[in-house]
Amino acid sequence: MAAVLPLLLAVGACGDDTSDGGNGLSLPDATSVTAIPEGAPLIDQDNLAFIPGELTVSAGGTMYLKNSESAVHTVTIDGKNVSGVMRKDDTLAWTPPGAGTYRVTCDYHPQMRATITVR
Ligand SMILES: [Cu+2]
Repeated sequence: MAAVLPLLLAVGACGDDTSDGGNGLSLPDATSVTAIPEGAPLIDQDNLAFIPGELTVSAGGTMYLKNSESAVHTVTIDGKNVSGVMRKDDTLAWTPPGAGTYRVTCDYHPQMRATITVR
């Protein structure tokens, strides 16, 4: 019995994960912050676009997301909304769980797309 239990727990953890994207990693939610460190990797939301559309981040590093306009947006990564609704000046920190390519979309604006590459 003791030998079976860890296996069941591992399967359970997988089954609970609705955030599983193409990379198979569980995605953490972004956390609200008040400031972005100088020179930190950033994707801004402005003019109904993610700017820049492609960003490369070092594995283990934290990146930042900001909404600079009055339109509301989300940061949805590989199909999981990690931001909630972002209003003007909302700023979030997000740490990718591992190396890979992450697709970023907005729940409200299908034309908004970005790619985060972590390596
Ligand atoms: Cu949007």
